[in-house]
Parts: sequence; C-alpha cells; structure tokens
Amino acid sequence: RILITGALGQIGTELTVRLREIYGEENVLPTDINEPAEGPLRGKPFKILDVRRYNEMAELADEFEPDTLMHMAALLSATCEEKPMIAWDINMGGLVNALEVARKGKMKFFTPSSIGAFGPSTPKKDTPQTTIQRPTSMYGVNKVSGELLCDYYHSKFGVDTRGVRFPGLISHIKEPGGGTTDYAVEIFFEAVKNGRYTSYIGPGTYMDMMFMDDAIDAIIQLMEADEDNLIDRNAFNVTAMSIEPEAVADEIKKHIPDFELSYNVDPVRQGLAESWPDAIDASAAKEQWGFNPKYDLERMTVEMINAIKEKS
Ligand code: VAH
Repeated sequence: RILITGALGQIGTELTVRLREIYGEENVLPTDINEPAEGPLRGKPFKILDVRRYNEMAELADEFEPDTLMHMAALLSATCEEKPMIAWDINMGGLVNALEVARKGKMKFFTPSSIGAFGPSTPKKDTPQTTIQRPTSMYGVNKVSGELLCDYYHSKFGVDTRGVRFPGLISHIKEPGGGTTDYAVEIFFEAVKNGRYTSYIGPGTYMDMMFMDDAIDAIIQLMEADEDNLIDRNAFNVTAMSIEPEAVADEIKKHIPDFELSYNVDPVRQGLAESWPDAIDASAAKEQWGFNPKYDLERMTVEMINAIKEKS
C-alpha cells in the first residue's frame, strides 16, 4: 500500500495513475494540499494533506497503514527563488516529516532529487554520479540537503530510502509549475495552439530532459530493484536527452513547418539553467537497476504533439 504526497503535481499525477494500474486503486492513496478539481484523479479516493503538518501526515499513515511512502510534494526551482523561506519550509520541513513517518511506520521511501542539486562548479558534460555539488539556488540547497538527509535516514535508521536526480520532465497530462525547464513543455502546447513560442531560456542553453513515461518507469524500476544492488540509492542521475530550445523547435517544425521560436530571456531562470549541467552521466542507474529510457527528442515530439492535438 502506497501513500503519495504532492499527487497533484506534474510527476505525482501520472505516478498515481500508473501505481493504481499496477497495484490496484485501493492500494494507492494520493494526497495533496487541494482536492483534484479536474484530471485523472478527480472523483477517486484522495486526501487533503499539507506536508508541513507532521501530525496530519502521521494520522493519515496510521489510518492507511502504507508500506511505501512516495514524497513528491515540493516547490520547483523558479518558485523557490521567489519565496526562499516558504521553499525551505515546504521542501525541507515536508521532507523531514515524511522521513519521520516512514521511519516510524517502517516504510520504503522515495523522493526525487534533481539536476538542480548541481551547481556552477560541477562538471557540465558527462556529469558524474558522484561529483562536486555546490548549487547556488534555494532549490539546489533543498535537493542536496534532501539527498544527504535520505542517506542519513538509511545509514542511521535503516529506512530503505531511494531517489533519482530528475532532469527536466516533459508531459502533456499535467503541466509543471514554477520550474526552469518548463519551457520545454510550454513550447509544445504553444506550437500546437498558436504556431509560435517565445522562450524565456536563451538559444544554446543545454539541459537534460526526459519524457514523463520514462520518468514514471524509472521510479517503478528503482522501487522494485534488489536493494543489494543499490550503491547510490538516493540520487541516481537519470536522463534521456540533452537539448536546447533550437533543437526542440527544429523537431517541432517537422510536424508544424511554420512554427516560429523567439526569445525573451528571463534572467532568473536563465541563471538557474546556466548553473546546472548540460548533460549528466546516467551509467550508475543503468548498471545498478537497469534504467533504460525509451523516448528521444524525435519520439517524444511525436507523442507530445499528437496528445496535445487530441486534447484541443
Ligand atoms: C525545475 N523541473 O525546473 C524542475 C527540475 C531539473 C529541473 O527539477 O525546477
């Protein structure tokens, strides 16, 4: 039985749907700070939970008795720069509450880190699994701290904590909010709707990205992996592609020839993007639990454009 926080988020929404398909609806309890007003979770079992409230989370766990806690609730990078103290409260307060609930309930635990856990002094190409991590953003501080805290709960208390460093995730079911990589989602929706997009990330700004189906597959694979094989357990680099706005535009033009890309760079999110790696090395995830993404830019573009056209 799986308790999920942040189930209305970009990852949480699709993770909940997939987990219910695999383990049965009655074995998955999605929670978030609001009720689902629309989308695939509407009208199905759901609980309101603010992860900053430890007692409410503990009571929910006592009632539902999960054996696994998937902690997906967090503010993303750009929002964290706007509200750094609220970000600390939610991202770190929420995480320590979730780890405490998992420890006391002897639950298996998952929470995602991010390429945002790296900083300007990290090697930008083929970024190793273990390397310098001096991020210069509140989000990055949260993610590095989170990785270390999850390692601590494993070594100190024996909690089976697991996690990956996600790249930018691209999806059409639930759009992200407040991220730096969100341009790579917006560009597809705008291309289908208006035939043009103004990117807040500048040309030639490479970042790692992955289609959401590959991200959900990765979570399931990691959680089902043999614990004895996991060396890096809480922070596996995972990625499917390293792209920049022009590359996405060129791929979109194969389907929408008149598509036009322009730029209006946002210094805050451009600064975040430039502080992150261009292309990370995912060999540890491949070796330790068989990470194997299926979507490259070409296949993802077909999927995104077809799905968005169907919705409109
Ligand atoms: C963000 N999508 O942009 C998130 C992600 C790699 C970045 O963590 O903040």
